[in-house]
Amino acid sequence: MIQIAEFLPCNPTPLWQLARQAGVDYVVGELPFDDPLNGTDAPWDYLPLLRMQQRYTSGGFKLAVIEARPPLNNTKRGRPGRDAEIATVCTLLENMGKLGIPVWCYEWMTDFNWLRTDTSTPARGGSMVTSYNHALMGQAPPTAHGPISEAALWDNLQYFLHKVLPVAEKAGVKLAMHPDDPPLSPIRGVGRIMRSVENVQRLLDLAPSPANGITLCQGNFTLMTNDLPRIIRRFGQQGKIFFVHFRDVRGTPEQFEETWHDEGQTDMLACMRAYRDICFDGVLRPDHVPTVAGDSNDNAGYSAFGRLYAIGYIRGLREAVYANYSREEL
Ligand SMILES: [Mn+2]
Repeated sequence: MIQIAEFLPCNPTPLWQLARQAGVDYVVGELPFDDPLNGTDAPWDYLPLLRMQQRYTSGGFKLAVIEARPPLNNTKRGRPGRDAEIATVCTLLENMGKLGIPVWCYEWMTDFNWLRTDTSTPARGGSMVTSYNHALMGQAPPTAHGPISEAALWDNLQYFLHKVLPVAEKAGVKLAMHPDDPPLSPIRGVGRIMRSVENVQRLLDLAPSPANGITLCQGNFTLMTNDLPRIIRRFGQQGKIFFVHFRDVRGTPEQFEETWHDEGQTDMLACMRAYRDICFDGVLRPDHVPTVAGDSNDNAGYSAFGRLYAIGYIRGLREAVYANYSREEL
């Protein structure tokens, strides 16, 4: 059965308590970059990861996913230094395996990660969401590293997977590729390949392995299709959905805004039914939420009170869809 998780910093904050109080049992973790005891260890080494896992456990959570990456830009660009970067990923995967952390969420966005042109777009009742308008990007300069083609990104991804997947398989850890956000290419001269259903299928076909799969981030996938539940079934029937980001948007890849979970363009109830029907048994997290009255927009998309609403909404959907399950199982 699907389980609900929250993305929480790797040291305790009041948000940890809010998540527990809202009924969240699983955590999506970061990497322990700021552990004062790291010494000469890196955040992907065994002891820093162990201590992070222990902190989450003490907070009442089971660590289900790590959604943070060692530096990988040389790897994505195919530059010297990539083999050292890939070695850090292998170390991370081996240690996750030892600690029983089953999923690593990564992505193939080069130079910059998720991108918005506005982080305070007015939404329901004066709340704020993030938005993207490609028309505003016409004057945006290329990135410092210069253009890179989609063909090069595919080649470099194949090189990476060839090295990493055998290690992941041996460790018992699954790689869950997050789509590009927004799903457009190029942006600022940088090609973006994880931007269509066909390309995501190409990723899966590129390296057949039980460890090669995806993060079904609904906010991106719903911009690639007009029938997201069908896409969930398509990838789910292949056994390739390892992790879910449950959120919604309104618009097109070129111009969209994020929305409250209950007012976007996607049939969220039908999506939840699709996860049930494919027997998805991993975790889902709310992903981005609106910033609501009384909360800070400093970390747009991740405000605390907005998350509470999202968790409640998701728990309600889950209870409706998994009606044959007992409350204890939920
Ligand atoms: Mn996402």
